[in-house]
Amino acid sequence: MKMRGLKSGLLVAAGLGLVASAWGAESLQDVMKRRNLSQQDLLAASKTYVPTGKRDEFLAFSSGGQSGQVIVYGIPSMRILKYIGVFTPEPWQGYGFDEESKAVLAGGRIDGHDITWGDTHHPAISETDGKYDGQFLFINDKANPRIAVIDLRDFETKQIVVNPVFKSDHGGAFVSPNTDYIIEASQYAAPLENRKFYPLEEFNEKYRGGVTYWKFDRKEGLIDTKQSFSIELPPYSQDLSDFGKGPSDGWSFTNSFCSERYVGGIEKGRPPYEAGCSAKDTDYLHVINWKKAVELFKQGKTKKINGHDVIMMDTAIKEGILFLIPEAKSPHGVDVTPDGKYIVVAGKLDTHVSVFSFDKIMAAIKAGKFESKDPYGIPVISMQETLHNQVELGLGPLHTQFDSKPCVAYTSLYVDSQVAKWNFCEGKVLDKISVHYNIGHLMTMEGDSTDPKGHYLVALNKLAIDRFNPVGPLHPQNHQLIDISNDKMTLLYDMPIPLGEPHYAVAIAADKLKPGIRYAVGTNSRTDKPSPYGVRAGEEKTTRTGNTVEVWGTAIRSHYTPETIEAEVGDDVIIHMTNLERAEDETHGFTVGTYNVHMSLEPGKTSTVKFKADREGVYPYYCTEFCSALHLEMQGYLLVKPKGWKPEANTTMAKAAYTEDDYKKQLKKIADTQAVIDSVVAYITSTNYKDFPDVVAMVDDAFDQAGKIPDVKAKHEAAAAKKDWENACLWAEQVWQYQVKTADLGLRAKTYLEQNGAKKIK
Ligand code: RUQ
Ligand code: CUA
Repeated sequence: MKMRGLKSGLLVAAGLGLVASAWGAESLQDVMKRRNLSQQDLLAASKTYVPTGKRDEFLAFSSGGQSGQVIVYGIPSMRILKYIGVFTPEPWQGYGFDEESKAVLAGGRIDGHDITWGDTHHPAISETDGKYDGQFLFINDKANPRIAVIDLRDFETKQIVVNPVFKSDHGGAFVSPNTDYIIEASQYAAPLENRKFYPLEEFNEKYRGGVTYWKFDRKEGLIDTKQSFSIELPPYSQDLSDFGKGPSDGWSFTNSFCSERYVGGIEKGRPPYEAGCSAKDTDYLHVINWKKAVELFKQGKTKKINGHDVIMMDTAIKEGILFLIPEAKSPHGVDVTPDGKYIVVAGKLDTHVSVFSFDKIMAAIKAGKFESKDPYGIPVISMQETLHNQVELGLGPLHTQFDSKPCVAYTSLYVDSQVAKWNFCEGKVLDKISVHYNIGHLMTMEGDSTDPKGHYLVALNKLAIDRFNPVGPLHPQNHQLIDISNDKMTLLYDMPIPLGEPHYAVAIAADKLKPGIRYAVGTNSRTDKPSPYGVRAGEEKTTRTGNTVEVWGTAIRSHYTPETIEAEVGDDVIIHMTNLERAEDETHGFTVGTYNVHMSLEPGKTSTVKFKADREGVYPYYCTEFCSALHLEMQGYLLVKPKGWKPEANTTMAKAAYTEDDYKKQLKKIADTQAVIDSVVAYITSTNYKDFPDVVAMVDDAFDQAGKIPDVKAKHEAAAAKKDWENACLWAEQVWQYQVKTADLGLRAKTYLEQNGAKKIK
């Protein structure tokens, strides 16, 4: 019995040993077996896996749906890189919690009200000659008709403009081939006047749709609202839009649904919207000569509505810039082909996509050949005469994107939960793949530009159902990555999106983006101008004017200047902070507890927080980014005193006891650290480090830190001479703090040089 027990014990031990060593060196086959992976899975993994330290080929900018944000992720890894605060406050970036970003959000106020969310739908990357140039990103808010401008040099939102005449939008943002205009089409018709009621009985007469052409000033990086205008359109629920390109440059296309102009009334026993809005067989594609519209606007052929220039429908008709073409009912996407020759319209309730020929449209317009007029007198061009072809793809076609291969397009099939690959020149289906589930938009790489890049397609699915671990009744969205480099499409990856329903996304070759890593010291990042509140080291100050305490402070590893801010109850407190760092990724945060303020101070940035110190008390402020070994010590106190408070006489600061021995230990520590610094400096200066701007920045920062040492050294030596061991120890400690920061930067610079092939020069 005893024997057996011992023997089986040994066997178990041996067995465990075997398993353990197998774990130590698992083969690919072992892993496949253990995780139940197929060859197919492995292939997909190897196409999407981005090894540590490597980067993605493409960057996707996805609408964040109801979050009002933009989501940035890499393709093919599908790793999320950033959420950009756009229409909604975003605390990490201080967006909506510092004054500079509050000013951006304030641009999106409507009727004097803050709107702290957005229903983002369509992001657009700026283009030059119809190709993505990677400079700016635009996105619309459907619920509160607005457009935002994001600068891709720092991925920050710079501007929000409110549509002056619409009450909702959908067909934006899309850019003209040189980004001189951004289109925004309304969605649900309403009176163009603001704060004006008309009964639904007057829908046909008083309710209107429209398109706005926002003028973009590339030099300023801002929309110029004064140079922007709209065109009044019938109340047809204008939907998606696209600009022409190449031969069709100068024209824009906007489709519509519910051209029945039905207004529902289920509560009054009337058939609901969905019945009345899909009764007819066709809706209208709006064809607009926007270049000519710009001229009309410049000639003043507009009417001011809410202070905004609107080209009225009669003018548009008379001047011959507005036409309609019937399109299969309840269409959704309208997408111009990369060559600019065709316009692809997908009809949700039709199994076909319709490919319209721009040449044929122009021929009809030139010949003045119209089949009828709509109730508002807009000329209607024949559908049959302008169609290039109609292709049966499947149920619920929505949106189309293009391949790098000529004539190849991809269309989402919402009802079928599929993507169809097809040839729009010849009108034939090439391949189909199932997605999970109910795809809305789809996106190929630079797939709505004149120069699509192929490789990958992302299906933006509306439902995830069973694809991910359950997290309650509200499911994440599912973006699926599909390989389109071969004849047959293959599904590679499911990516949960946990931040709202992204309608559309755009993806750009990563090497076209050149974001900065630091600002010039003292920059207001939201205006890209020097902040009047930026200060350099040594210029920090705190002032009191009346009831306002104003601080011009700085942040650098690992302290703020100042470390105490004193106010009285009822004071207005304004704190400006400048991050003096130059090193990459050395961001500091700043918050004052319970005052609902926060800033993110990337290297060089100046931000401001403002609040009323309305409660007596002691409020710690601290750095919210783990920036250095002494990050937790990056702190201070806002002291809010009762009005007229005076300190009692003879109070001294709390202190600890220090001895000469403590001071000697400090000196030893300083000497040891100096040896490390010296060796690092010797290494760096022996290389061509000046060829590496990132290293030069780190070296500059390091010298900044080291440069503070002599001053502080004099202080500890003077204190030691007076046998004031407390001050001697604390100032010596401060010398060591500067040394640590110097060494930290130096070591980072050294690692960088080693990893980036620096050469020995001495
Ligand atoms: S939407 S799923 Cu573009 Cu707003 Cu089509
Ligand atoms: Cu600065 Cu943490």
